Amino acid sequence: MGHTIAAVTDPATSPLLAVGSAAIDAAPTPVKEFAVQTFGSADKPVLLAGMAVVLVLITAGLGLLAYWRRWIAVVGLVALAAIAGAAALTRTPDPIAVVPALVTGVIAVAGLLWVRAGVLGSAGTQSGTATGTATGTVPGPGADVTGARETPAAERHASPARESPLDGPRVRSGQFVPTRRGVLIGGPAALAVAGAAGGTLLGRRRDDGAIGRDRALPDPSDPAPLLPEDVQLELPGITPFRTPSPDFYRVDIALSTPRIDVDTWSLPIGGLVDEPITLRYEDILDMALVERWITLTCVSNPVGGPYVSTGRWLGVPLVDLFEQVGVRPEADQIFTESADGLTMSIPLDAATDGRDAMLVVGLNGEQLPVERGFPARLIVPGLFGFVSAAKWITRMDLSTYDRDIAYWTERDWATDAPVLTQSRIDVPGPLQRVPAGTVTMAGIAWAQHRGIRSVEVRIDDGDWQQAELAADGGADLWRQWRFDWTSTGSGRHDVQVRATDGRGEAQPQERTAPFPDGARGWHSIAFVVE
Ligand SMILES: Nc1nc2c(c(=O)[nH]1)N[C@H]1C(S)=C(S)[C@@H](COP(=O)(O)O)O[C@H]1N2
Ligand SMILES: [Mo]
Repeated sequence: MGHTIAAVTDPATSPLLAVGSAAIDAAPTPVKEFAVQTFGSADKPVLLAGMAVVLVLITAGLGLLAYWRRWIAVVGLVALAAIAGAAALTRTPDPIAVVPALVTGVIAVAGLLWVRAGVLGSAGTQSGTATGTATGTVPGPGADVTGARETPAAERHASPARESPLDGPRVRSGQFVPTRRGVLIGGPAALAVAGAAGGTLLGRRRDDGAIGRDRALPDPSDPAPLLPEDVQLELPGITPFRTPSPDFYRVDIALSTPRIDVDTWSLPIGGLVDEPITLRYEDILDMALVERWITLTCVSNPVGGPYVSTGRWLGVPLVDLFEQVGVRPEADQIFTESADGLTMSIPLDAATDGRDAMLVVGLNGEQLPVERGFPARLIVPGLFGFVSAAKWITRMDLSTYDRDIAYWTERDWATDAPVLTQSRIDVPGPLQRVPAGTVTMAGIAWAQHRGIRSVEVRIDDGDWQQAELAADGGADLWRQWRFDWTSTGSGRHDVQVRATDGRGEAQPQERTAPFPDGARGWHSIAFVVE
C-alpha cells in the first residue's frame, strides 16, 4: 500500500525504498562492499527482496501475537510505520514524506483489528463463526487462548456453527466478516496486487516521470574531436570502444531514480565565490557547450570487472562557470549535492588544471538519460566516478575539505581518487574452448588522463610480450589491444595482462580490494585449447 501511494506522491518515500535507502546509508563500508562484490548490480533487488521477507516474517509474528494481546500487535505496527515515516523524512525533508507510512500504518492497524475480529469472533455478534466445537471443525489458532475467554461458552454451544470456519466470507447483520480462508487467500492476494500496482506505478514514473526530456540540445560550439577510425578493432567479443547508452555501466545509491522537473530545477553555484549564481536548465543550454569522448570508471570495479564505459559527453566547462562566479583563493574543493541526497567532492586543482571537467547535459547526442543524472551531472576525466561524476546535481559549492565532508569520505573511502591503471581480457572468455592454431586475445586498458602507453601479455609462465594497440583516442579514453598467439599443445592455459600508463608506470602485480581507493593487480583468465 505504501509503495503504491508513494508511486503517486514521491517514490523515494515508499516505506520499503526509504528504509532500504536509510539502511544503505547506515551500512558499514565492509557490508556495502560485500554486497557490491557479491551481488553486483543486483545488490538493490537483493536488498529489497530481503527486506520484504523480513517484513513478512515480522508482520506474521505480530499477527500471531494479536491473538494473545491485541495491543502488542498494534504497537508493533505503529512502530513499523514510525520507522518508515522517519526513514522517508531522511529522504525528503518535507512533512508530506510521511504520508505513505502514515496511511499504511492506519490501514495496517484497521486491517489487523478487522481480521482479528473476524477470525476470533467477537462476543455476541458472530456467534456462529468461532470455534465450532459442535461440528468438530478446525478451531482457530487462538481458540484455546482467547476464543474461550471472549466467546461465552454457553453461546457457542447454543448456536453450533453450521458452516466451517474455512468457508467463504459471510455477511452478518450488514457486516463483512473475514474468515480464515479468506484471510489466508486474500492477504497474500492483496499483497501481490498492491505490490504489482506499486511496482508498475514506480516503474512507469521511473521511465517518464521526469519533465523536460523533450528539449532539443544545441550543437556544441566545440565538438568532440573526430576519433581515428581504428580505435575500434574488428574482433568479435571485444568491448565496443563507444559504449551504447543503454549498455553504459550504472552505479548509484538511489533506490528510486530521481525524476526531476527541469522547469522547477535549478543549480545554485555558491560558497567561496565573489558572485554566486543560480543556473536554470535553459541557461546551461544557452552557454557555449563542448563535447568530449571520456571514459568513466567506478572505484568499486574489481580487477577484470565491468564498471567502465565510454561516452560522448556534452556540457559546460567548469572553468567557464568558475570564471563567472569568481572563485576565492581559499577554496580547495568543489562540493556537490544531488537529488538522491548524495554529497560528493572534487579536488579543485584537478578540475581546473586544463582537463575537460564539465557540467554535463548530454550523452551520445541526446539529453542525459534519467538514470545517468538528468538534467545535469558532472564529469572530471581521470577521477573515479564516486568523487567526480555527481548525477542529478542540485547544488555546487566552492568549499574547503575542512568545511564540508562528502558522503563517501565519511564512510572511509579515499578523498583524492585518481583512476588507477587497469587492463582487462575480453577475448577469450573465462574457460572458453578455442581451436588449436592461432589464438587471438584482446581486451581494453585504461588510465584516464594519463593514457595507455603499452599493454603486455604473458601466457602461462612465459615472458611478457607486447600486445598490439588500437589507435589512441586520447589520454582520457580507454584503449583496445590484441595479441595473437600460436598455441603450443592442447589443454588449459593461463593468460595475464598488464598495462603501462602514459607516464611509464606499469600496473603493479599485487592485488588490492576496491576499498578504499580502487583495485590493483593483473587480470588473468584461463582458456582451453582443443
Ligand atoms: N547522485 C549520485 N551521483 C553519483 C552516484 C550516486 O550514487 N548518486 N554514484 C557515483 C558513482 S560511484 C559512479 S561510479 C558514477 C557512475 O555513473 P553512471 O551510473 O552514469 O555510470 O556516478 C557517480 N555519481
Ligand atoms: Mo563508483
